[in-house]
Amino acid sequence: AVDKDWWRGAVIYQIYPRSFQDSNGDGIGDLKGITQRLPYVASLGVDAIWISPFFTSPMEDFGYDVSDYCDVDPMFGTLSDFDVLLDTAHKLGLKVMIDLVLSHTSDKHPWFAESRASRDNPKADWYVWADPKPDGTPPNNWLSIFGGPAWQWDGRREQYYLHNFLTSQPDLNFHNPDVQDALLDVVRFWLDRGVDGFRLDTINFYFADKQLRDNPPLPVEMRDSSIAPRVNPYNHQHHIHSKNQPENLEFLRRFRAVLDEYPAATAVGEVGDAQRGLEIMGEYTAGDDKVHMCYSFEFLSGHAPTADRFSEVMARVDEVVSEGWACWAFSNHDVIRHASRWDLTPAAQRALATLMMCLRGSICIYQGEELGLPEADVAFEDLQDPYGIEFWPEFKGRDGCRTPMVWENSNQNGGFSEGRPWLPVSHAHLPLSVAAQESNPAALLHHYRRAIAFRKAHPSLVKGAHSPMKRVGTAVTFTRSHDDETLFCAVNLSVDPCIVDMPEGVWHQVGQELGSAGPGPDGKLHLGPWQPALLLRG
Ligand code: ISL
Ligand code: CA
Repeated sequence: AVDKDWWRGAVIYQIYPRSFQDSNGDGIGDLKGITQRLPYVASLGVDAIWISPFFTSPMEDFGYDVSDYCDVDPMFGTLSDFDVLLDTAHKLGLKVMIDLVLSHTSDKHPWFAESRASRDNPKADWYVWADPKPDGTPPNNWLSIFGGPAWQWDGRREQYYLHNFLTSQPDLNFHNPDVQDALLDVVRFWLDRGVDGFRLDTINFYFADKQLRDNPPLPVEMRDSSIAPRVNPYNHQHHIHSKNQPENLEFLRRFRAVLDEYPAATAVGEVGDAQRGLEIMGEYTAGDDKVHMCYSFEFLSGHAPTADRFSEVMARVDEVVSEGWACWAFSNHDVIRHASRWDLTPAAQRALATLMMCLRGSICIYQGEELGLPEADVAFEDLQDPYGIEFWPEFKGRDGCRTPMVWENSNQNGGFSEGRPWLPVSHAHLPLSVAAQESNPAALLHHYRRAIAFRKAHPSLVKGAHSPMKRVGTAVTFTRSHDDETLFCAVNLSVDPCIVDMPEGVWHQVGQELGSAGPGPDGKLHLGPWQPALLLRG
């Protein structure tokens, strides 16, 4: 029988296809390369892969600008290469999730070409078009995340079009039911091909206010002072009208109805919202009739991963996501790799991996995270990301987390490519290659495997309930329970030791392979630097 709940508590491995494995020496990773490396991915013990976009694209945003949703970009291969990938993954017991960028298309998409041709063609209303103000300026004050106004002038229609991201990423008009239908056909196309689910890019940006009202300024006390002033204008606006509109819930219900026609399809939505990320996650995942899970940016930001931070975030989750399902990530292709962002020692990386595998929710890990890769230093001359090129040097963009995966340390390109990689392989990464870690029992890679295996061996961790997360000194503590299994988890998130009382009742120590502490002679748990204690009731 199919397990239609497989996604609940699953561990999902994110693959950034340009940088995973190049199979033909052009310096760019591709689908055949991914297929070659799937046995490695399966060896981690994960349940699924999520592949960042590989669809036809002019690659201005490296695939997040799609010009044909139903084909593979020649750079990455062909549809039949995808079929082979899918089949190979399934034989290895891996589910495959693909990344749908429905909020906007590329300006090279035929839909946009048609839409911009005139004001009265059949697709005239497929994008968000608006007249200028009488003085010729954009219709409102909305800003693009990648800099400048969110409006681009089009000389032919003599109107502006909306783009929340690059000017080459026009936003689709979700208020138009034909647009929704066309996108749901895309969803069906891939489900019919056999994919197991989707990661939905910028799920909270699908709809913009029909009346195009101005966004108010963000109240000063809500502003993030760590963001450099020049990158700031966007972050000083409160985006209440340009995204997350109430109509989205109705579209997500339509989307879910399509998924439910298939036996075990799932979806995880990406919610980018600095103020209300968790609330939106709660709204979109409650009720089993919208998306299954969402992830927002709580642990993808600069906030240090302290016991305070974890317990605050989890308390908020208990308030606003209790009827939904979260998905957690510490790294992805948009943010500084967490080893560097949080300046972690190897011991700290191990403790955080252990904690992550004990959390209620599903988990995304990003290629290279299991190797402990630090953010790569990419010189301005080598920069590819338009976001980084725009805001250098205050913000260096996203290339430092997108450099190629390192498989071997025996050659310059780390086994990624025989050609010149599209982004240079980081020399600092070579000693951390997969091959180097496979032969070193103390390496982080083995810890990730053990932590994932520990999760899989305990149903309470995969889908169980949890008690509120408590902060005890520098540690967090909580229990997970499912049927008659109850697990107590304590993790010290500091280099200072920390003492935690034993929970009431009879417990025995588990997780020794993860460095778990047991009770000391005084009956208390003495946690060393970054040490967990894992106990099973009974
Ligand atoms: O809106 C945000 C924060 O308030 C952003 O974090 C936003 O959610 C994020 O940049 C969206 O990223 C995704 O869509 C982009 C693409 O460039 C990214 O790679 C992708 O992950 C546009 O498609
Ligand atoms: Ca290639």
